[in-house]
Amino acid sequence: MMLRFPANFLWGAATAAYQIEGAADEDGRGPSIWDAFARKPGAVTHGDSGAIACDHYHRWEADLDLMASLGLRSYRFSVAWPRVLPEGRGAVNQRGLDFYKRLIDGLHARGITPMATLYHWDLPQALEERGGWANRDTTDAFAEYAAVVYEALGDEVPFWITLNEPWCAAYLGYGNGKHAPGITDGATWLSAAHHLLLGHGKAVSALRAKGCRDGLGITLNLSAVHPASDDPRDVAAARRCDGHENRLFLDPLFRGSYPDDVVSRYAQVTDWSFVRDGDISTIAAPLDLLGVNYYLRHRVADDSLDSGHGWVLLPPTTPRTAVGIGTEPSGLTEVLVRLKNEYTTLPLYVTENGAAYHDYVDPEGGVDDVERVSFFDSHFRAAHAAIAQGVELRGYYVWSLLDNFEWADGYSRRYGIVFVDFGTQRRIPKQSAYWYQKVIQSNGLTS
Ligand code: IFM
Repeated sequence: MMLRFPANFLWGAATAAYQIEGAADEDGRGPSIWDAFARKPGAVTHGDSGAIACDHYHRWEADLDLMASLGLRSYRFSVAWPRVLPEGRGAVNQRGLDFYKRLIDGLHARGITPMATLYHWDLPQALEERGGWANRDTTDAFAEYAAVVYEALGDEVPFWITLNEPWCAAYLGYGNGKHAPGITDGATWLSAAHHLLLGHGKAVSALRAKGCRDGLGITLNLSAVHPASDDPRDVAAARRCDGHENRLFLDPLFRGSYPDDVVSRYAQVTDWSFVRDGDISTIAAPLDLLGVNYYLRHRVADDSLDSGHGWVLLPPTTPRTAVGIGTEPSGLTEVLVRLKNEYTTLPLYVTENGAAYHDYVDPEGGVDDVERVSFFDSHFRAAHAAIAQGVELRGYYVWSLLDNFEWADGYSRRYGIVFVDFGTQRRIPKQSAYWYQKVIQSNGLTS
């Protein structure tokens, strides 16, 4: 008995430029906010950086062979803005574009469909020095960059994602400062969030003007959010958390306004004057697909200690990954069904889902990541349950193809289905990679 996925379901794996490419100073690449942030003492575990990472910039052909050997139907990668426009705006670095051209040609040669993300957090440092995403000018810079990339590569890439996880770029980057550029400010992150969305909207219109008729979308990290109890204080706290993580992005994109409760909640810190006439209609420009990155199902309680955040996330009750997150596949079904019922009937793609575990090479030379196999098995089933409820889910990209630079956690967290020995750059497919290969071959799971 097989649990089958729809015909032509896009089984893939995802990565991001700064997390795997390395070659930070090569072929004219300019510095990004992550190069600068990684140099700040204490910002990244062990002082790690993406300067070498998986050395994918030099090993891309072998990595593509690996993808082909696993039978991947699609590969989601991101384009590094500072490789293409080292100063963020202005002079185009052809060598940067050529790298992605080679990569995309290599994917096609192996029958793997490319999905390109334009922004996965590596803002050119030159733009950060002018205020980064807190500066409205960055929205125009992003649209210019998007147009340059699409002009060069658009014909060969059927799927374009403008932004990856704008909540992370805004809140972790400009709110709690755990990510680059490391700013901690209760109001700045809201203007960054708005400018990210506005940049997305302007990029959509730039790509449409260049002839992009299909396959264009944005990727949001969306969480399932539950009150810890029926107590109205917990219910209200869960709604605040949902507003902060999910609705702040979904509502302007799909309902044409910021949610009233979110606007009034943050009125204490901002007058929202960065939202100008016409912005919301730019943000709400029609899309062809929505990407969903799913990692979290929260249980939310009222913040009785009044720590200032407005809610408390209770510890998981399910088996935890190496980063302490609970394993909550049902949350994926919830998120996907909620999107269909409350926001959009656009085709959906799980553009990321995965887990870090304490993987190691055993004496036989293999990496027996049984936890990850079980993690993906349960999440694929959860995705299938959403499809059974009428969700038009068209693809699923595991995070990640390779162990890589996990941002502030450096190389201490392994998310790959392929183990990377960073010292030698040897790749060792984990058990989960071989298991995934069979899922792809059979387009389903044994029920
Ligand atoms: O590694 C990240 C990725 O860059 C964005 N989504 C979550 C992943 C795991 O933390």
